[in-house]
Amino acid sequence: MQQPTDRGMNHAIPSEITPRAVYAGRRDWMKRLAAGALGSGLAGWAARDALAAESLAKGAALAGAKSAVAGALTLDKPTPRTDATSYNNFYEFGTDKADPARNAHTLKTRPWTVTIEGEVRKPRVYGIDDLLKLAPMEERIYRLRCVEGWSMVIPWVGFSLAELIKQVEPTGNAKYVEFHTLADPKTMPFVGSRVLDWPYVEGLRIDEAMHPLSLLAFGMYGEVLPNQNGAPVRLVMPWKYGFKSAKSLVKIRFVEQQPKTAWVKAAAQEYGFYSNVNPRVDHPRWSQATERRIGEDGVFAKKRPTLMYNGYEAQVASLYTGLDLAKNF
Ligand SMILES: Nc1nc2c(c(=O)[nH]1)N[C@H]1C(S)=C(S)[C@@H](COP(=O)(O)O)O[C@H]1N2
Ligand SMILES: [Mo]
Repeated sequence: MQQPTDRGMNHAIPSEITPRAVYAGRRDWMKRLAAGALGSGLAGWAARDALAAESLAKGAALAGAKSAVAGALTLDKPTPRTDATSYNNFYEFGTDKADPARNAHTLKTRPWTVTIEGEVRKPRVYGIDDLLKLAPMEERIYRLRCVEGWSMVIPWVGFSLAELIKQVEPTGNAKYVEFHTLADPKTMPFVGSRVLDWPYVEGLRIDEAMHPLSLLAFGMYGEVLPNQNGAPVRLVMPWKYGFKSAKSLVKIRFVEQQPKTAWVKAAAQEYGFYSNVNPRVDHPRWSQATERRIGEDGVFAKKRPTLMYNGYEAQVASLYTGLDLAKNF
């Protein structure tokens, strides 16, 4: 991965106002929908994807009120939706930030299955529409910090990965969880390129995967995920560098050995297995002490300090007690 230049950032200024307003309106709309005051408003939404929509709307109603992770949710201003959906890393569709939004329309998100296998008592293949209904959806506004030095604030819609893990009952041998994402050369133009060893594989320790902040996301900004953001289902790991948040998941495998992840295979000295956000451990080619918040400052972006565990230290630091974070970066 490269540190981005300011090239292409100019779009951040004009896009800031409208999408923010649209987003605020949408949240309000979903609240009213949940309260039953807006029944017919569902029509346009449902036309696009009935099952996902119902589930998302129900879930958003629960957001804030009952979330076990409410204390972790950021009050930072969400990144304009147009930035979060047009400045992406999704190497299967190209390595320029604008490539995914341009190319990912070819991704077919139905039918879609997610296979759960390995060290579990109840292996299973979930159809995406069953997976959507597995637990109530919540809206969670998380910071996303890319290892390249930029960040966003994104309102995701989904539920804790732990909800899924509980269903499949990991065995005592399940020490790690491996995430495989789609690698379809017919619909993904850069699968086959030598940038990475496909499929894009990520991994977590089982206790990290079970942490309530670990999110299986199906939507963002109150809508189903756009293809370029990892439709129809992705991982979101808010205290880790963005590349741990694997997009377009097709397989989750429970294993005994630490998974060989795509980025570790590509450059082990630059991208570690843990990849916890840490301002005190620099990338070999650049500092990780600061970051630029996309959409916030435009071309004259001021750097802001990067927070330990991306600001989720109170929630996650205990996972790493006694671990040398400089060695286990
Ligand atoms: N399958 C897949 N998942 C991926 C990537 C990728 O190239 N392929 N890029 C990662 C990186 S580097 C980041 S920063 C985030 C970006 O997520 P976003 O585009 O939704 O902001 O997705 C991560 N997930
Ligand atoms: Mo990233």
